[in-house]
Amino acid sequence: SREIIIAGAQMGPIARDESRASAVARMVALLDRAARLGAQMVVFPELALTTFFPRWFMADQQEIDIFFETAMPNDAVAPLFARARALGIAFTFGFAEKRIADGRVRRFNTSIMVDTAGEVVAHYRKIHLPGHAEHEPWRAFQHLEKRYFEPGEAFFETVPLLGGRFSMAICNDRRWPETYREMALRGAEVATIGYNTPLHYAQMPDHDHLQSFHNHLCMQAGAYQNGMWVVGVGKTGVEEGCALLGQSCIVAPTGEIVAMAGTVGDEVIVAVCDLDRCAEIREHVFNFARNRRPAMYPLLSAT
Ligand code: CDT
Repeated sequence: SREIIIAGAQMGPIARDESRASAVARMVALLDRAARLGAQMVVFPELALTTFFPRWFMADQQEIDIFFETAMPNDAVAPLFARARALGIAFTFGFAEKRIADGRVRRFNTSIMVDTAGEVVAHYRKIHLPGHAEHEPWRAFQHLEKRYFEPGEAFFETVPLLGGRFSMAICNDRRWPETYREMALRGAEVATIGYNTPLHYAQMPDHDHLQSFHNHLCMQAGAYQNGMWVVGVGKTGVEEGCALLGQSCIVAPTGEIVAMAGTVGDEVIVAVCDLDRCAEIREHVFNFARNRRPAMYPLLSAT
């Protein structure tokens, strides 16, 4: 078996005026707790350094840019990198990234994978950006990811780490079956997924009570149908008046939830993840090479 201990470091709300230093101090405390539990990899949420700012319409780019990082790592996250390096723990977290690429300023909803030596070994830029691009005052709160970010253009990279293969996704990506299938076809054994999911869905409020169900439904299905571990970690609790879903969890390749958060605050969950268990599914019921019929799904690649 190839057992590794993975932790999910769920975070409670981050206030709009909470400093990066404060958020990072909370992350270091979670990392220490995870280390005491034997974790070798710690998964933090989407946009872990700030409040979930797409809930507000802002016209002033300077005001928006307060929430973005222009370098990673930077001074603010240095304590997290230093502690993780000292402990020999790999980690991943999400942040708003502002970078120059193709000769222009570009902004992404990004996560990074950091190895046990404290080196950034991969970036993932969110592909499925939910929400809307224009101010919609009828909503109780905005979801302006389509305004503040560009969609990522790189595929779901698979990163060798801790003797396994990891791949990152971010929040809304977890609702799409293509995310897990693409990762699995690329050999990923663990999907790490940070999220910020409001309990209230403005366009379908009748579905509000289903948020928790849908969260687990898609991650459990993604894990099982692709024979991979899925680690879903939320920023949770009531953040600036907006209630966010908790129930961060670690899902085995069988689709079973093997660890789940029981609070909506800063909390560590851990599981011993045997990466060899991926084969239980991939060599049998979802043996892609043997049983999958790509020629019969032409629309999947054409549209
Ligand atoms: N952060 C993020 O992607 N949240 C979305 C909210 C629903 S779409 C308005 C999600 O899929 O959880």
